[in-house]
Amino acid sequence: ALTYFASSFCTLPTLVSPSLALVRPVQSKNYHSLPPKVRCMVATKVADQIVRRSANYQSSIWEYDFVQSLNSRYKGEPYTTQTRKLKAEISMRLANASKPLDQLELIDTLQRLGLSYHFVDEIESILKSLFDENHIQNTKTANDLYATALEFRLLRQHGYKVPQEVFNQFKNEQGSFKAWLRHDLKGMLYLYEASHLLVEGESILDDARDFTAKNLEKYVKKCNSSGYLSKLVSHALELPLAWRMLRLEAHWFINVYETKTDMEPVLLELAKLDFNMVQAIHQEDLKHSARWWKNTGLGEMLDFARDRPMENFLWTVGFIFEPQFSNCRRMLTKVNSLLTTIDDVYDVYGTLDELQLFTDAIVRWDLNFMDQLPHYMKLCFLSLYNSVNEMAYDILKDQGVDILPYLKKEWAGVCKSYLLEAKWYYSGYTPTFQEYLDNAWVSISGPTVLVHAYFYVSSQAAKEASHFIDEYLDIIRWSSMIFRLADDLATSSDELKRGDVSKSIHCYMHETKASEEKARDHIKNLIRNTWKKINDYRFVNPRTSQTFIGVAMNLARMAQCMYQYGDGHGVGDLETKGRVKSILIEPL
Ligand code: 0FV
Ligand code: MN
Ligand code: MN
Ligand code: MN
Ligand code: MN
Repeated sequence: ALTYFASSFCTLPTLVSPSLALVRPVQSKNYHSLPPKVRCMVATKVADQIVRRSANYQSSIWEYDFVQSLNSRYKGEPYTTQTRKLKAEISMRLANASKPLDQLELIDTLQRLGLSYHFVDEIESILKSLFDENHIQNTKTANDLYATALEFRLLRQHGYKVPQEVFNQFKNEQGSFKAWLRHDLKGMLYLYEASHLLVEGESILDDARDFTAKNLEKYVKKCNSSGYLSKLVSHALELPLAWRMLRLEAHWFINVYETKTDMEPVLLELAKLDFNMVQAIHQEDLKHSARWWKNTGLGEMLDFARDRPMENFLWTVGFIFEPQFSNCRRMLTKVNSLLTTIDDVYDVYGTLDELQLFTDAIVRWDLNFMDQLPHYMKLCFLSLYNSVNEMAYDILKDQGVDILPYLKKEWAGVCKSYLLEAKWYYSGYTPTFQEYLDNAWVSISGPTVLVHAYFYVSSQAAKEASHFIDEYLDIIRWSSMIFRLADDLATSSDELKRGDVSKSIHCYMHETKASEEKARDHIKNLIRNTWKKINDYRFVNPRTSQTFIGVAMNLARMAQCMYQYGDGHGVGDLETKGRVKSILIEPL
């Protein structure tokens, strides 16, 4: 059998640390630049006892019993019948809209309300025929920036690469955007959103972004209107649509759409109903995941590690929210929870000797290595081993494909990258910026998450192409890179204080002598440029698994969401608390 089950986790004794490993920090040329506190936080041996670092993470703010008590009423009848009725009516509207602009506006609204996944084929056929007849260039939409930008964005969102030159008509002889456009607030907003679908080298769109961002910011400062359009503008400036986590965005937009004077009640009704029905499914996934986590006992036994079942689940809703992917969300919550725990083992609790042993055990994927591990690591190793083997077994049973080699490889890869950071830390070494990044897109765990996700969202046929890692390597790398950079922007100050490897900002500062502010700007710019590569990937590979590419893009979006206002993953009662409530707890 592929799996090895421990008879019970619950009877294990409480955590002791029997290891006598001795680890001393090594002085180096830049050691003095770390805050003095760091020295005494390094795992070291004092009077036969290992003194370990602590991250002082608070315990979970979500009670287990509360989570299990969630029970949305939006299941089954009469909701399914009502949904069917509303969907039929909206399908008819999509088909009967008299002008392309009406169709495009309807598609845009459906997307923003989180409903477009119900109308995939209809939307695809409308956009395909607009693209095939070259509608955007053949129509004289001159002077209508809004219509041009809307069509441009929707086509690009769906993988059709309309040329950026369609915006040349809005530029003057000097090559800058015409001055009167500043007064076209709606056009500016739509151009701003459209400009984020650019690829490398598209300077018209780069300019468009700067031009619109600058003028929209002026507008927001000048007039504090609370109208529909103004709300959209402030929201867009915070984060563009293209970077936003889908469920949170749908929730936000449904509430704003309700205040729009000419809103369509049918759309609003379906949006709310559908949101609540999807939430009911997410609640079941959450309850299932929370039971699994409680059963592992890790949250209770490993005091140094983050105990974050709710946050770990929220990520998965960001990765893939559609109702039919419950199994994927449940599996990914396990992956996230194990990653979060093992990341803390490497970054906070383990000694270097222990980490070496643990890495060896994972790389060999061998139970025979377990007896060398300290008790707390046995818990981590065996729960990971059992969970991952079980995932592989599920796919073997359901689809006849043995994915264990791929899963093992990702866990070995992420643990090796964790170990390298630990070695850098204990030797006081600050890597070059490039050296750091080459390892850090792996150590953020994006590849691990995405490879597991791949097998749970892809069809049988796609799976048989065992070249998938080659095929998807670029998008996996880039979305993981955004995950890493967003995480560093939000978490590295605390990490440095408690004692951890230098992260991107500090490696950059160390190498270039730039100020922290400049370094942060550099990182933000890198995030921008990495999105361009992701956009390009979609145009070059228009018909590879769109579901998987969607998950990869959602990983980057979810990271930008989680770290938007600080460490939303580690610090439970930041914005994350309200977000959990609105997405997972309270119906609309
Ligand atoms: C981030 O924490 C974190 F918890 C990660 C990357 C593991 C969980 C992954 C998912 C929930 C998708 P932290 O800032 O400590 O990560 P680093 O890599 O900076 O140690
Ligand atoms: Mn704990
Ligand atoms: Mn780490
Ligand atoms: Mn960490
Ligand atoms: Mn971090």
